[in-house]
Amino acid sequence: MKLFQFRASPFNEKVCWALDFKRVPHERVSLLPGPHMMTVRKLTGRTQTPVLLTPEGAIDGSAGIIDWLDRAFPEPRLGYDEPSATESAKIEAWFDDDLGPRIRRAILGCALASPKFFSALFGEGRTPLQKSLYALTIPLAAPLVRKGNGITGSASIDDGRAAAREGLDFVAGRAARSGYLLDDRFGRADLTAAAMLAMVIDVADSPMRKPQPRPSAVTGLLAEFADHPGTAWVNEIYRRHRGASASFDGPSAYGDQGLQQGRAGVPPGGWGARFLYRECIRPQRRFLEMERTWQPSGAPA
Ligand SMILES: N[C@@H](CCC(=O)N[C@@H](CS)C(=O)NCC(=O)O)C(=O)O
Repeated sequence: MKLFQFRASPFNEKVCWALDFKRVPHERVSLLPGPHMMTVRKLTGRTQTPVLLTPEGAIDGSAGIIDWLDRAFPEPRLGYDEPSATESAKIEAWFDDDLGPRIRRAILGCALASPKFFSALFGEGRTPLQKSLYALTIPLAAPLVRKGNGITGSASIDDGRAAAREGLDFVAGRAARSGYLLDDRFGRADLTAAAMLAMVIDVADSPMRKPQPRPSAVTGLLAEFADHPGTAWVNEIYRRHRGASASFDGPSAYGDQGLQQGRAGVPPGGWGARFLYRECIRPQRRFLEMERTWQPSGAPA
């Protein structure tokens, strides 16, 4: 499978987190905002990332991709049983459709003012020359990026800050008892909220860490939320459950190794080992085989 991603994006981070959490072997292709359009349009007819190429076709939209991953790779599970499933869908939709895009205006607005920072953010993993060339295009692309993301001026940036505070207040209150948003365990509601809120938090050793040096507007934005109890929750969820300190291009490092680690996590012997093999390892192996023999239609080679 192949993931077409932006290096710095909460929606891409959601999907990368789900893939890493489930240790699903795949390959990542990082795209730069702007030039991404041609590649992505060929895959889905739209331009938004993330896009996951699966044996059943290309899927975009982080929620749809996680639905698919939870069906194809059921363990470890990210979804919930009812009534939490309905509650989780509401929380995810709120973060994906309302808070996330509003918070994004705040961080993107600050980042766009510094082409070098914007290029470092999205060009992570590229050579210094590639980043410098990309930085040169930012002043030209900035009006389009602002328009596409609804950044209309300082009021929209202030609204992004307010959205971040709303989200942080919500997670701090809701997770105060058990540390999790639903069912006293880590699931997709926690993953979604943490990935979205990480836009305004410098989560150490995580793919959402911001590059250095940072423009003062970005430093100021991060500082504004640093002491919020919701920020402590995001940091703790990342520390406990993210399990990856950076994104990457190319094949995931957990091919067969991931399967072996899955096996090592099984309680010794008995039904547990058999269940994990039947429900997780064998389907993953079948999937790898399907993936090996599958040819995407209309996808780039
Ligand atoms: N609701 C979508 C939102 C995806 C989205 O907004 N992606 C942004 C990056 S954060 C993007 O690809 N923007 C460029 C474009 O739409 O052309 C999801 O959950 O994946």
